[in-house]
Amino acid sequence: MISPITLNQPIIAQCTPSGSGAIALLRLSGENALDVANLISALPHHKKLSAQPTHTIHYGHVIDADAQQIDQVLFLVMRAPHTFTGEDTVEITCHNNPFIIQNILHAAIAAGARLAQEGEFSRRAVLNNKIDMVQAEAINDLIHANTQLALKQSLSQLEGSFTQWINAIEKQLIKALALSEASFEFLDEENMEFNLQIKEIIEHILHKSAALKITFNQQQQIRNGIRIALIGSVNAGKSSLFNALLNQERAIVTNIAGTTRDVIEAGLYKNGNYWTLIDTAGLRTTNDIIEQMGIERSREQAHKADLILLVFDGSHKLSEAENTVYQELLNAYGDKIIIINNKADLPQERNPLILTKKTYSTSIHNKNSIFQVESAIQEKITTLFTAIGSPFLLNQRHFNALISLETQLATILTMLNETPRYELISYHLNDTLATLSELTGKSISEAGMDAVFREFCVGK
Ligand SMILES: Nc1nc2c(ncn2[C@@H]2O[C@H](COP(=O)(O)OP(=O)(O)OP(=O)(O)O)[C@@H](O)[C@H]2O)c(=O)[nH]1
Ligand SMILES: [Mg+2]
Repeated sequence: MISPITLNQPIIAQCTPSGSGAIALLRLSGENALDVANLISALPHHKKLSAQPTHTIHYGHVIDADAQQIDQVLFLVMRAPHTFTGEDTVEITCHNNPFIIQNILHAAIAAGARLAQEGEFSRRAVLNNKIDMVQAEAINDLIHANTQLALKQSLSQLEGSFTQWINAIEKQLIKALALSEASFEFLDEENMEFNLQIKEIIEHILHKSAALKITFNQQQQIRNGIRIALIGSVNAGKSSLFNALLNQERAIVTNIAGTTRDVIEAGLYKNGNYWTLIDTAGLRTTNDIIEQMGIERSREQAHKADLILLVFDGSHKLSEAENTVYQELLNAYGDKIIIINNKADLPQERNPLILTKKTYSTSIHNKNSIFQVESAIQEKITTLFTAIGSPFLLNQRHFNALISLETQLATILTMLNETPRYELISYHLNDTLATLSELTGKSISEAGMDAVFREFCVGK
């Protein structure tokens, strides 16, 4: 936790990642940021940064306490309130050298600033009502988004779409509260049926919350990348296809059935999405204990995957046992399966079960067939994820808050019986409103804030 004494002290941090690159950006923010900036800057014609208009850029040098030049830089002066943090801010663009950056930080600290903690710029932005908690979290998501879709959704979050959702629910809860309070003014005989109206509102909110919660798991997947498992009989060519999609010889390929014994994962970027490919042990009945364990893992992977490439060898007649396994997989995971008829370069056997479904014919020796599998995967990803229907990302904190919201509302529903005690209902409705404000951070506790911002990087 940040001590109250240092709460308003100007803070400084490097915002760009450390490492290679020509220039780096340091941000200095706080009530007295311009005083600190004056002490560490030397501008042509003895100009002072504090005397410059807001949102202007100035060429100059950063200097240390002995007026020694540290680096030639650009200073961007931005005055409150029109800054990210809502405080006076000076951004310094310097050369990206770790010694230069260290020296600038030291000079700023000597002049009265301190190093920013994780997420402290965003935290100040929240405290100064520049953004709400949900938007602050969206900034973090934006930085860490692994896929194009996740990026789009955190951007929309930044524009406040989840906040709007919460605000709409809040309005309805306030209406329910108003109805509950109004009931005190009426006599029992007037029978205004306040309980029925409140019940309707609460059921509506529960419905909306449930719909939103369903999207959570799928959203987590988008965020972490899409898991694509290659599943099928031994020798079908799973590892060959895995290598072809990766464009590298990652998994061992031989003509010995049961070559792959354990799960192998490898990631790649494709069309703005992060794919995690998972090669698995071929499914067959075996007495080999290691192979059995591998097959058990294949089944787990099939379950966990967002997409399954169900691979079979088209040049070989599927046995009774193989047919049963493929049918089981199709029954359990039909929606996320793409069927691959591999070894299409060899003379083909008739496999009636599979032939009734849409299959993609591939051959490891034919690059074009691999491209077709890639576009089939892409198409499937699009249909799976556009079905999510939520324009914004939820994180674990939002999800937990939705659960407490639902629990609280369910309790209120049980109170809306024949003889409702409206003073109790009002009390619980107020509690529920408090849960909602926790979400946007309007009433979030200091500890709650700490927990959220600890996840951030220092420059944000
Ligand atoms: N003709 C032909 N042979 C293929 C094709 N794909 C794979 N093979 C061969 O089939 C054999 C088995 O391939 P793998 O990729 O190891 O098969 P797998 O499904 O990973 O097998 P397990 O790991 O044992 O489950 C190898 O000899 C490959 O060269 C293909 O499209 N055409
Ligand atoms: Mg294999």
